[in-house]
Amino acid sequence: MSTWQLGAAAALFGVGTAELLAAAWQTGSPVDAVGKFVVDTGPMPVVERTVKYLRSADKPAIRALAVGTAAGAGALLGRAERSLPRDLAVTAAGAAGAARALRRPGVPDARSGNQAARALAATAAGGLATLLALSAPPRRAPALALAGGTALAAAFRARRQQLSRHDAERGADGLRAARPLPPPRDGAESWSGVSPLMTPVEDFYVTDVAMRPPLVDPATWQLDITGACAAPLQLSYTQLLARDLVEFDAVLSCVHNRLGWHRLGNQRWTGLPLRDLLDEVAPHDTARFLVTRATDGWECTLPLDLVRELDAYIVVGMAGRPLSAAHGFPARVFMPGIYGQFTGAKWLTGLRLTEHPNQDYWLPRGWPREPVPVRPTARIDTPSVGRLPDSPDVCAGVAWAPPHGVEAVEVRIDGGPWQAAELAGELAPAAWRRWRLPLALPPGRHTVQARCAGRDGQPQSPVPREPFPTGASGYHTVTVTVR
Ligand SMILES: Nc1nc2c(c(=O)[nH]1)N[C@H]1C(S)=C(S)[C@@H](COP(=O)(O)O)O[C@H]1N2
Ligand SMILES: [Mo]
Repeated sequence: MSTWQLGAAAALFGVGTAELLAAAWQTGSPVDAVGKFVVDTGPMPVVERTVKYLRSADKPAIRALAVGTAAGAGALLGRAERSLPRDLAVTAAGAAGAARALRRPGVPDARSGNQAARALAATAAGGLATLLALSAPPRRAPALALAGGTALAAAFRARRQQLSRHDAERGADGLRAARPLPPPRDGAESWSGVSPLMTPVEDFYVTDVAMRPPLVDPATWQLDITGACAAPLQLSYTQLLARDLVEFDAVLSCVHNRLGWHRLGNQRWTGLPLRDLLDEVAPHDTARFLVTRATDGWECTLPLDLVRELDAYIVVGMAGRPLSAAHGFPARVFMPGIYGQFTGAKWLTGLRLTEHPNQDYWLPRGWPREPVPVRPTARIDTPSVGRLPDSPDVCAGVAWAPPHGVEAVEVRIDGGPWQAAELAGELAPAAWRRWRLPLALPPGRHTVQARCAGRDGQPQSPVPREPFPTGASGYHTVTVTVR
């Protein structure tokens, strides 16, 4: 006789075993592989709601779902009458599913010879561990569950350490730009309650469809520029860094950034202007697109006209250091003024010139084919929502309208007249600009709204829109109650 508790515990024990072995052998994670399958195949409304409600807890939640599903299947198995052939069949099916997920594109470290073999061995060991645990006496269930949970925690910890080691090693030497910019200052250094001018890298939002960032080895990494061009080019990491690198200041925003959200950041980037590189490879007259491809196979296409019109870069650094793995080490493509999911691939490995449109990652989910420009937007950093003991004496925030720049920011209280806010200095048109306005709110409930106008004459749209398909719009509105 078995019990559902023993079944669930056995499954947890098996998953923990597989995960711990995979981490120790530095190969692909079976749990993350299943998670990646969920990310890639999740229906559009589910994905949008996950982004909206779970925010940056999305990956841990997907991981928990994968582990929970295994435990649930184990519980069902444990509840039914025991039979070895059935236990074998269900366990083998679970392991085969994980193994299949490991072999899908986009799973780091599990697709080439040796590593694939180790990943499959770890998964098979997990299946075997589940089977053995299933024949344990039911009173062993708590101990098995504890062992499984501990193994999982240890595996995830080992992965996190591997990631920080990778970042520490890659980031050890600074990056030298051929023409460095002066230190970033906008004159608002003494303003309180407002976002820092530069978003610290550790606070800079991370968004991608990878369960964890691929850890790319710069010694073997290579950027291939291929396709419809006269002089295809290959660059090693060292060769790329030896080019004339420039620095530029710009905001990077996710198209999922909602009013008041922090799914964007302002930073100083180091990169190679893409225009120069294109001149070098001499695209054929018929070439119309530049497909940017990541090591995990993720693709995003930029129309060549746009690359020539706007500034676009192969970015290798952020805040004066090489990119962290999460932000795309060793290189990414970034075109300021275009939302993140249309701006280019992190973990760049290929640039392909094509005559025909490409089937990009986001296309099947209904996102537009054309790169979507970032909407001019103002965010109120202070006051923030809630009850305030005293009337706040200032309203302040940031506004962005890349690549042309912020012309003006206005604030209105309780639907009254729009008042012009004071603007801090402009680092670059593509960067964000800090703003503030003195406030004097009488006791009671008030709404504070802000809007921004772009220098190209484009005002911030007052129409409330969801992020899908062209970015959120409307005015950021903060409601405060002054006692
Ligand atoms: N390879 C790859 N590049 C990618 C993505 C991805 O999923 N895979 N996501 C894009 C999206 S949606 C955004 S918003 C930005 C986020 O960059 P960040 O994580 O450095 O902030 O990267 C873009 N580049
Ligand atoms: Mo994004």
